[in-house]
Amino acid sequence: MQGSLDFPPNTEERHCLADGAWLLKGFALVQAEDLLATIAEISAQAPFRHLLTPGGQRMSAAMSNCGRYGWTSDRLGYRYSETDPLSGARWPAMPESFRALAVNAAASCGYPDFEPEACLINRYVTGARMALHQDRDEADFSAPIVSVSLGAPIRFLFGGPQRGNKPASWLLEHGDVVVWGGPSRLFFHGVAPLGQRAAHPLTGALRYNLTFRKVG
Ligand code: MD3
Ligand code: FE
Repeated sequence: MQGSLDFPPNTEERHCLADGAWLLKGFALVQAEDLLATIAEISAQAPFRHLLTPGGQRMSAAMSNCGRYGWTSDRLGYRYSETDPLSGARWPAMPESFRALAVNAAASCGYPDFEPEACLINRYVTGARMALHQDRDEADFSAPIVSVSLGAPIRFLFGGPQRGNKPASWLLEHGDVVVWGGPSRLFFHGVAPLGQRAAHPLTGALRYNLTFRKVG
């Protein structure tokens, strides 16, 4: 029956999280299995690894990248690199399916010219978290960041322009997409530890997050 097809995805559930930031519930749901299969291919080329912060702490989320640039970190600092420090090779190309998803999500939130150059892939196991931080290693803060959540649900913590702003908490579930632009682009954010019972049929106790960024 034509009217009951779940494509295009139903994005009527759209929440404004802050000025310029939109949560699109289930926007990536129809392609979630494809995205997970493609993550497996990418991570066969550029394996997930636990980066060190400049302070020497091992990050609890494991990371990989695809696209022209990848985000990386070590004792020398945070930066984008055109090559994977583990192999010296270029990062795997950004799949067209990834790029189209990010561009479509950004356009639907009023960012028609988004050109993602990097896709950071985070993988969380039970207890993994990400402390409050700003994303400011990119040269151009006028471009939004698009994030895609896959697998186990997690509590996303969304603060404000200052570290001390008390963060609001939002649940990010399998298939959710968030577009962060405008003033929210530089807001502090993080995720609470992945819960002991958090799981999804496609990933078990794992959660993946894709973040699409314009670097230059
Ligand atoms: C708000 N990742 O990779 S995604 C990150 O769930 C990161 O893996 C988290 O923060 C994760 O840097 C959160 C949501 C997110 C991503 C980028 C943002 C929120 C943002 C940039 C600016 C403001
Ligand atoms: Fe971030």
